[in-house]
Amino acid sequence: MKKIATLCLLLLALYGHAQTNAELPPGILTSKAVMDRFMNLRFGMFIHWGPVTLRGTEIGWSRHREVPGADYDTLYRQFNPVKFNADEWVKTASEAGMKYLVITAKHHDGFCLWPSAYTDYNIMATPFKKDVVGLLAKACKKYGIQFCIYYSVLDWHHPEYPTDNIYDTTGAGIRKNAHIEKYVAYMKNQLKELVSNYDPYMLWFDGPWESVWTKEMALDMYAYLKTLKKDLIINNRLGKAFSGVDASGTATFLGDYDTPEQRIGDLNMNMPWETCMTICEQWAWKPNDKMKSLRTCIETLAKVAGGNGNLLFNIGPRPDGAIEPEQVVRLKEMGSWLKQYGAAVYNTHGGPYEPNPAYAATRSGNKIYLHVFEAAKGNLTIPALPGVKIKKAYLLKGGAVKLTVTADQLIIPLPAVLPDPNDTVVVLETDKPAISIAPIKNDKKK
Ligand code: H79
Repeated sequence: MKKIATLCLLLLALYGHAQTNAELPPGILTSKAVMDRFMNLRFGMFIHWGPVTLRGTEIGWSRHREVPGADYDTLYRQFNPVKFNADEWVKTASEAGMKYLVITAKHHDGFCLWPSAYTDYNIMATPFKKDVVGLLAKACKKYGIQFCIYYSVLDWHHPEYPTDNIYDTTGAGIRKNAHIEKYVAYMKNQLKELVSNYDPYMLWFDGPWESVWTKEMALDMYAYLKTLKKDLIINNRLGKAFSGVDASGTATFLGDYDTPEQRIGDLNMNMPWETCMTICEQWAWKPNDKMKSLRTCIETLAKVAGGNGNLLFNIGPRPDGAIEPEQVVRLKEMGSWLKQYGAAVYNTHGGPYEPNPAYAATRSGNKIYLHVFEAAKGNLTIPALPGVKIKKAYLLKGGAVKLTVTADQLIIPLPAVLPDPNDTVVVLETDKPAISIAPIKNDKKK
């Protein structure tokens, strides 16, 4: 299923015409300084949530598939998540060591988690009647977490959006009398409402691939959003070809950063990127969803940082508003690891070594942090750093490491049982800024 989803995204990314930031009016693209600050955050919380949790199926995609449309579209009438507590959610993110948070204000199913003036299909029409987006924005401010909003370009529920049902092959899934221009006006109204009311740090778009949404609309929308807030960060899923880099590693999409989904991005020192990945298997809550082990969670974070990316880690809270307790525990465990090893994650760059099954590397100042996952026979053997002298080697947690340097290898002896079973961090102090070292390719898969 994961492979199918990745393939789908790849095909969707290739669909439509390529477009790049070069087509934007001069001076409006988000600055490198703003993006550098975003990339220093490294770890964020993604939250997929809405009335569909009452059925436990996937948000958006299950409409007209596992859940008949008439049922899906009326679930909001019973949506009453009495255990929702914005402070608890954001505290959980903070305790996990997460520095930003993205909420699905509107997913493909069109339901709005805030009291929008432009549709009644919103949280005020539920028995709950509380502004989920607003309460989260407020709690994020309290905890010093950057607040961000997910907004789907496509909207299979809106009467002016031309697609209702992607699974129907008879033509009945198309709204023949819909007007995309009216829908685009609705989007602009809602996005202005969201930006003015909640002051998001970043907007996470999704679903730009249907042919009714054109590259001209995407360009116009990017420019419009930047008039609302100059430094607003916008991901690359507003434009048509929403992924890719050219041979020099430069972005071939419209937007501020790339968004590999459910996979760890490749090492890239030129283009900002963020992996979005689920802590379980489904984006939205499902009963007994299978959760990743702590080892996988930490290794994923280290490999993402090692590739110079951010990790946007997704949870799907329950229909009653609580986060599954076992997920809260897992997130806290990640936070405890980060309390010890945060220096090797936040405010670092990835590289110079490409992440691989045995280790990943991050760097800052005159330090390279090796994140070790396996040390065969008590040794980690890695390619030498050409032209670099290693002045000191030690475990980040404490304890010297007796490094052997050969012409082409660094041999790092480690205890038979690694001091940290999830990720043991070894620090190499270099005689020059670590960022000056060119990336070292690794033929093994991540
Ligand atoms: O919000 C999450 C997903 O709902 C959304 N992006 C993340 C962040 C997403 N949009 N598109 N995709 C994911 C690609 C999805 C492809 C598939 Fe399928 C969904 C493969 C299997 C289910 C579409 C529906 C193709 C076959 C069935």
